Amino acid sequence: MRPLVMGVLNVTPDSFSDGGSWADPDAAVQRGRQLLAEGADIIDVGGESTRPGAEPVGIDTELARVVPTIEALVDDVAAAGARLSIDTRHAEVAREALAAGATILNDVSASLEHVAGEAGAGWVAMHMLGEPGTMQDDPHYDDVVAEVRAFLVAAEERGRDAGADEIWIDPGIGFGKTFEHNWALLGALDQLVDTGIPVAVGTSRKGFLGAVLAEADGTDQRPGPEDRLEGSITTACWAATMGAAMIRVHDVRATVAALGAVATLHGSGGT
Ligand code: PMM
Repeated sequence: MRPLVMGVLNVTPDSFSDGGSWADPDAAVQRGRQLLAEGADIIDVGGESTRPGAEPVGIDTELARVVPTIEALVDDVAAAGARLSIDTRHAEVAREALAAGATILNDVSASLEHVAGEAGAGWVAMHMLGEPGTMQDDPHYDDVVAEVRAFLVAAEERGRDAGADEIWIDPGIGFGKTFEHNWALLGALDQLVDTGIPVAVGTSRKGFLGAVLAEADGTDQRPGPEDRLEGSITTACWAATMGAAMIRVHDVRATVAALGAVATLHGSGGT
């Protein structure tokens, strides 16, 4: 079986990866339908960019972006047998989005377990060092894999105590991590899988892929976010092979196809 594919729907003017493309609610709904048609299992709606250096947008703005989008997509998502998640750091936004029809709280702050527990929603607890505004200012770990793992194991326990019974843990690639930290975490993803807690991972279009792709093609020109497909797909397939349960991506069609091939390989007795 392939991992679940979570398709990114950023209703924001300033996300690093697709900023502005779906900021208008009508465009966002069309994009959501497209992600469903391409095979997304989950549509992840976000109304606040968490790119490095991003400024907080304010709760009202975030609510005005995500709630109408979720309401407009609920029926299509149900018809497709898929689910909606809300990508937020704010309890009020999470509550309203879950009331509007989202059933998963994608929590990049790993601090909203009570909201997920009270709503009976799934909870994705992601690791981040610091805040989006400053997280890339020289992040430091003594042992990035051990520290992120310990943080996520503790988060899962908090989630259970808060009544959440569907929990994923996510190493938070790019969130308070250097290039080396990101690759170390991806390389050791099996150590997160070994916890027995379902692992979610998001590498799609992120900056650490740009550097590797530039080296690979010998130009030393870093491709922009929308030209990092090869790295996004390769790392999604790697994560699937390591045992990840959910992959968060922008390019749903290509990822679903690639993960299908990986699942076929695993089923063929090759591993
Ligand atoms: N990355 C982004 C946003 N939300 N949520 C989870 N669980 N994991 C991630 O890696 C993650 C996330 C980065 O921003 P983008 O929406 O512009 O890709």
